[in-house]
Amino acid sequence: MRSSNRLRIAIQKSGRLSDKSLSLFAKCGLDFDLRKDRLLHVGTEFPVDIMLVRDDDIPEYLVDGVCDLGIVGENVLEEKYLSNPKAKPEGMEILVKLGFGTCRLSIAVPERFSYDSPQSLQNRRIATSYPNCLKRFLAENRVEAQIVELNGSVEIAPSLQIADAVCDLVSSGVTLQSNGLREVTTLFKSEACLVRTGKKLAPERMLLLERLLQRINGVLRASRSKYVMMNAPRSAIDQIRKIIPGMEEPSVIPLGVDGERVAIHAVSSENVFWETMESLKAIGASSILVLPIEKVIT
Ligand code: PRT
Ligand code: ZN
Repeated sequence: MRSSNRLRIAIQKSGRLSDKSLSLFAKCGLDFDLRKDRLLHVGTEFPVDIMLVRDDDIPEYLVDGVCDLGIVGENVLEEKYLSNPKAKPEGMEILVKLGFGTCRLSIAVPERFSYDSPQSLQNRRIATSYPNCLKRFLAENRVEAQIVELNGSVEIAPSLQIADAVCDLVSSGVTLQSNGLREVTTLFKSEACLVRTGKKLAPERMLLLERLLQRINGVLRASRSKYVMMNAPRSAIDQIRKIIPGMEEPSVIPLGVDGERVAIHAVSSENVFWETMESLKAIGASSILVLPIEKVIT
């Protein structure tokens, strides 16, 4: 029996989501006694333990309640529950999208393939590791095509002449490009997300989950936000408000005796680019500083 005073989260053992998941937890103040060849790793700073597993197994662990939470790409959930929507238990849901592991599931064709619309795929062979997602896309577009199911290296299928097109995950697009393929349409976008089990959580675990979510949301909000400081003419405050994206109510501190110039400190909920800083300078702001924010609780 596991203790109801601890939460258990499954994350990918080794792959694209592993380091980012651990780094998110580190920013949330969680640390683990990571031991080689162990499945379960005990949290040392916060009563949360992690299981390091293959990403494809995470939905199953959530269904069985072996873990309370999991970090997995939306693409994995889409593919799994499209094959059997009934397998997705009530209450199992995405709690928060984490902003990493971003990719898209796309159709790509060789350069010479003339593609106008999904109908161009009629009677063609399409290689994929996402047969359910592809099946749905073809049905939605009333296209009949042959699905060639592969577990990996989907991008080489056209050059091996076992497929005419591919349906695969893309992030930078380099893999497609280096295989002479061109992305023609996107089925959906995906990112890593924190998913909860559909099983009922004991009240102690619910409290831990709420604390963890507050920390995760704080880290995510902080990573998107910037702290902006500048000196500017008092008369420019309204213009500055319009220029800085997502600026919250600024603190305005008079400078000197006449208060003509003021120091402005504000949190912007979005990134502040060079162009924005140049616009601020153009209306008389000086000493403009944009600082990262580490943690936020509102
Ligand atoms: O061993 P395990 O089963 O745990 O790992 P895995 O090999 O199944 O997964 P992994 O580590 O490759 O990916 C884990 C998750 O990362 C995926 O489920 C997605 O949610 C996410 N992700 C983000 C990606 C990509 N970007 C991605 N580019 N997963 C795979 N790719 C592959 C893609 O299939 C293609 O082969 O990378 C290639 C394309 O990359 P670009 O950058 O050249 O476009
Ligand atoms: Zn996998």
